[in-house]
Amino acid sequence: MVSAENRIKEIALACGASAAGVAPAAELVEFKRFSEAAAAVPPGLAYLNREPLRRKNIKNWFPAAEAVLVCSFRYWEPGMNYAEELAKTGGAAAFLERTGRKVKQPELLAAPGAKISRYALSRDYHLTVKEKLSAALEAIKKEFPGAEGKTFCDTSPVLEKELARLAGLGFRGKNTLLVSWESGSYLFIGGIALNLKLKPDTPAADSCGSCELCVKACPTGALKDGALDAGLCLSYWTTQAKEKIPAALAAKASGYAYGCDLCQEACPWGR
Ligand code: B12
Repeated sequence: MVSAENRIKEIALACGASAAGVAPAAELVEFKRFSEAAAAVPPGLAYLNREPLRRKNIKNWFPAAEAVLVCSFRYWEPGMNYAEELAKTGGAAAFLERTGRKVKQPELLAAPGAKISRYALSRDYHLTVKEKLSAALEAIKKEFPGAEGKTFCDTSPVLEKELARLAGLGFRGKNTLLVSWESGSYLFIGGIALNLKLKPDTPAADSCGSCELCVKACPTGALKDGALDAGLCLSYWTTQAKEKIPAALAAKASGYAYGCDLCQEACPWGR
């Protein structure tokens, strides 16, 4: 007989997740380091300091939570060709507008050869991931009488990278992202806080070793000691900041005009 946790992971995979795992619904030890790092974020990310108790413990966000189903959704495969995928959009600026993305630095996008990050080359992932998670939650409710849950992807006060690590979906790379052995870091994270008692998976061990390729690849020096200085991150300036990007950072944008993949392109686990 399949255990409840394995059956629930099967449902998540059937609904479109690339991988699924279970994390405990409990206070996060990592929250202390998170709150220290979050206190230093630039103005466009000040919201990260809101609702600290919910970020600290998912039970403060969904009180019935007994376990968290965490899923990853791959959005880039090693064989894919960036130039071809970009060409399919029919033009970066028009595509971003069509898919509801707000361009923060139009002058970068107007430059010849402007690039957009791989995650933005398809429909808004908040919509696609939420649709898959909602379908999974409905299927779980049908199979497990009394089951209740609450889905999250990106916008909820949930520390997704840490929950994904605890669910065994990968390790935290020096680029701060969740890196899976199978697909590297080109994946979205989403999940469902559930009122079901499920056995948690084993957290993944760090696999960066002495590799520092992502740190070296970042043209603005935003990565240091396992943390990101978002005020230097091109992704921050091109997707979140309300102000104009400082000229010194714009000069290092390496063509990226919406998001930035340089620290992921460098990661050997993504190849
Ligand atoms: C805010 C945010 C951003 C910000 C800040 C990024 C960041 N590093 O946190 C900006 C806008 C810059 C950003 C960029 C990107 N993002 Co973003 N982002 C988020 C969001 C909404 C919150 C993350 C957060 O809480 N950050 C705040 C910081 C303080 O948290 P932290 O990284 O966990 O902080 C840790 C480190 O600082 C470390 N630390 C601190 N001090 C020290 C000291 C030592 C010694 C060590 C070892 C560590 C350490 O510990 C802290 C706690 O774990 C999440 C979704 C979510 N709800 O979780 C998506 C999310 C993290 N982003 C995502 C993506 C895809 C990206 C981009 C790749 C998009 C792109 N291509 O442009 C880039 C990647 C940039 C990067 N290298 O991180 C995905 C990541 C998937 C994955 N594989 O991990 C997420 C999970 C969204 C999703 N649902 O899929 N993002």
